[in-house]
Amino acid sequence: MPKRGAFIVIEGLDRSGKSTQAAALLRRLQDAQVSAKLIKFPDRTTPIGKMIDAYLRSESELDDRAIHLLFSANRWELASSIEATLRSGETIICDRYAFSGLAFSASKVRPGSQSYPLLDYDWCRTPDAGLPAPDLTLFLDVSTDAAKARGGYGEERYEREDVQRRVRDVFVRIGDQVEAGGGRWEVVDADESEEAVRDVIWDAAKDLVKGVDAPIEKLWDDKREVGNVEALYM
Ligand code: Z5A
Ligand code: MG
Repeated sequence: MPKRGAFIVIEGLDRSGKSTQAAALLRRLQDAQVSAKLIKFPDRTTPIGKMIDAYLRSESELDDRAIHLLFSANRWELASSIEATLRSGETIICDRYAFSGLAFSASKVRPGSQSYPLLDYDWCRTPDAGLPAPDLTLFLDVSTDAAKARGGYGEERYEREDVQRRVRDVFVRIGDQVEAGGGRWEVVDADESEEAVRDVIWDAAKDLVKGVDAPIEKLWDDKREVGNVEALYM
C-alpha cells in the first residue's frame, strides 16, 4: 500500500507567525520534491467564508453560537477534499483548524464578566467531531509583547490582549486533551526569530512528510480517548 500524505496543522495565537511558517514549510517541501499543498481556515472565499469575513471585520453581527457553527461548517465544506488529497499521497499544511474554532469560542465570556464562560467548552467541541484529525499540530506560542510588535495587530474583532490571554488558556487545555487522545501537539516558542521557528517546525515534521502508513483518524474520536470501545457503552 502506498503511503498517504501527512496532515499538518499550524495553530497559535494572533500574529504568532502561522501564515509565515505555513508558507515556509510549503516552500521547503516543494524544494524537497514532496507533493504538498497549503490550506487555510477560515477559508474566506466560500459563501460561508464571506459571512465569517464580514463578522471578523465587524461589518456584521451574528449570534455567538451561529458564528461558531459557521466556522465549523467552513471546515466541513472541505473535509472530503482534505481526505481525498491525503489519500492521493499529497501532504496538507493547514493554517488554523478546529482548535482555533474551539479556543476562540470557548474563551468568550459573558458581558460584564472576565471569567464566566459564554459557551460551554464541550458544546464548542462537538460540531468539529469527525473531521479529519491532524497527524501533527504545531502550536505557535507568542507573548503579547512580541505579537503587538508585529504588523497588523488589533485590526480585527478578537485582536485584544484580554481576549488573546483567555484564548491561550483554552489552547493549553486543548493541547492536553489532544495528547491524552493519542494525538501529536507540539508547542513552539514563536517569540524566536522566523528562521529559528522554521527549524523547529522542520525538525518536528521532517519524518512525517515522508508519508504516513496509518489511516486518517477522526477528530475528537472519543473511542480513542477512552481507549476501549466497549467502555463507551457500559
Ligand atoms: N477564528 C475563529 O474564531 N474560529 C475559527 O474556527 C477559526 C478562526 C479558524 C482570523 O484568523 C480570526 O478568526 C482569528 C481567529 C478566528 N482571530 N484572531 N485573533 P486569520 O487566520 O485569518 O488571522 P490572520 O489575519 O491571518 O492573522 P494571524 O493568523 O493571527 O497572523 P499569523 O498568520 O499568525 O501571523 P503572520 O501573518 O505569519 O505574521 C504576522 C506578522 O509578524 C508579519 O508581519 C510577519 O512578517 C511577522 N512575523 C512572523 N513571524 C515572525 C517572527 N518569528 N519574528 C518577527 N516577526 C514575525
Ligand atoms: Mg495568518
